[in-house]
Amino acid sequence: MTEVKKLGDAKNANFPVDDRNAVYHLGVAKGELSSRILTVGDSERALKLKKELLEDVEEEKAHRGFVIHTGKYKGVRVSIVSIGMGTPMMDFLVREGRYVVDGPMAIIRYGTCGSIKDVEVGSLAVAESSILVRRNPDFWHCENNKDHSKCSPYDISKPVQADKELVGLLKNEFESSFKDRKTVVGINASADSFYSSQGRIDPEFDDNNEQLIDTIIEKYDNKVNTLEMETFQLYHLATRSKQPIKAAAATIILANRITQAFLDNNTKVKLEIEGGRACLEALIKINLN
Ligand code: R1P
Repeated sequence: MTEVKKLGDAKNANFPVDDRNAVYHLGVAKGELSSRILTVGDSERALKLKKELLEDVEEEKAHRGFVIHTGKYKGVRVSIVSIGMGTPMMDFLVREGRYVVDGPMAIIRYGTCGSIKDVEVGSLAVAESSILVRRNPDFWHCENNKDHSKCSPYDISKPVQADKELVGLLKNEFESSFKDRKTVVGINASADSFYSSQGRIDPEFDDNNEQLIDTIIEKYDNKVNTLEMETFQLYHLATRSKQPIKAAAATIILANRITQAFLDNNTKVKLEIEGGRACLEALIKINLN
């Protein structure tokens, strides 16, 4: 992995950049990131996608856990960016990416997730919208924390929408690429942790999350398909960006939280590549004019 040139002294505490205007965390300057971005959590997934699917690859950029592979897919310049895990990493990508790209952008996330529906592992999901599930630490200071209507251990947000056109493209690409697998389309929930805020039971901690999955299911009439950790922040920032950002997300259903099934590694790798290809097809088809 190539480290980017060491960043120079940062100017501007409000939005730090160095003397070549490279942003503080992604470590890239204008021109070093495409306006069409495929983002994944795992750096190994990004590397596989670059090797299998990109041509005319430019110098790899890596800084503070972000790895950027830019190259051409079917002649169109795209960047595949691995960000690690969680909403803060997505926040860095969208804000700093926005700063170094001029004009409209498209961002697709391709991740893995758990499902809380009756869907087989190895199915695919496209998120039309996403909610956010946050642990509320004040709950543990509430006087009457038995009554969850007054003081809840987890806050569940309202949904934010993906870009409809990009969701349509992703849905078509996934349905045609995976004829023998199911693609579910619906609501995603991004959680602020892998464990407690996704309802995983950990006997070592006081998490008060035994009811959480049922609460999520009931609040949205059994329409939440998937649980992961980044999509909400992508959709939220894309819809609040002053310049256009078209955003959508797809995931491999790796785990079923109801049946406890977990997908085998070989199938996962196959789905990473084929799903990555489907995402890139959608990414180059979306109109950014
Ligand atoms: C947790 O294992 C991680 O996997 C999922 C979650 O959102 C979280 O980032 O996505 P990725 O496979 O893209 O990392």
